[in-house]
Amino acid sequence: MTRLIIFIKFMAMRTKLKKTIYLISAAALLLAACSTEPGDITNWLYDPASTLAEDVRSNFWFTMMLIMPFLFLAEGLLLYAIFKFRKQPGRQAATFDDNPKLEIIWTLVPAVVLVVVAVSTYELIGRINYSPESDIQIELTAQRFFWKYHYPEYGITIAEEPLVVPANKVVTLLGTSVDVIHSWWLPAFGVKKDLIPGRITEAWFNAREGTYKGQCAELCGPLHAEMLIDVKVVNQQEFEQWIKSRQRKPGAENAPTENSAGTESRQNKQTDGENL
Ligand SMILES: [Cu+2]
Repeated sequence: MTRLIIFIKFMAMRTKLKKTIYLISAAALLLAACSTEPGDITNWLYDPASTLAEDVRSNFWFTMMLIMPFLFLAEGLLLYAIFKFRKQPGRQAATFDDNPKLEIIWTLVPAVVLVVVAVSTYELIGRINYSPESDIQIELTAQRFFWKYHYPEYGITIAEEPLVVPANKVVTLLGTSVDVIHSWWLPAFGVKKDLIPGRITEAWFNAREGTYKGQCAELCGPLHAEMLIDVKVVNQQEFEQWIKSRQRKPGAENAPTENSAGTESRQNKQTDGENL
């Protein structure tokens, strides 16, 4: 009997707990939705920050505009048929089995639309993959679990700190990895590029001023979720000042170190960076 009471009490507590958990989750979701601001990872669709991201967004809406009428038409016809032709006492079923004209139309029209979507998307993929003439080149090296940026023109190397680039300039990233595959993902720029050991991949963007966030998008190990990306896009003057301040620092070439293993791997990486 006591066991039963304990069980009932436990169940009652659980129901209460469930309710509380639901409430807390709902509040957290609401808060998360409210706290989205420019520069957040989730905002690529409504607030693109680079010309490329704008193109990606336009292509998305262009595709939506072409395909949504088919969704509404098909679902509308389905609902119409369900109610109009539903089984009723005494109703005779229709006996026709095909309509070639209609079938040709509903095959050809979507096919043409698919070709249009494919052409516009392939064209966009081409623009994503091949950068226009770049104003500044940055060598990007990924390593578990941080990013290293090398500015060959200025002889500056930084790691575990925000990437600083000038606004409205074509920035080309030449990226590689020293261990496993990582992916440099910055939604606001429309950039998501895999960094592969032994290979150099290229990405580019032309962004407006602001602070942006991204993160590694390829599961790369236990601290993958902490492989965050920060990018500061500043005006030309601020950028030059930043370059000067960096060049003055004697230790600028050396990335921060936490332990000897890190230092060693970073030294290897340094050589790798030089080979880019
Ligand atoms: Cu990673």
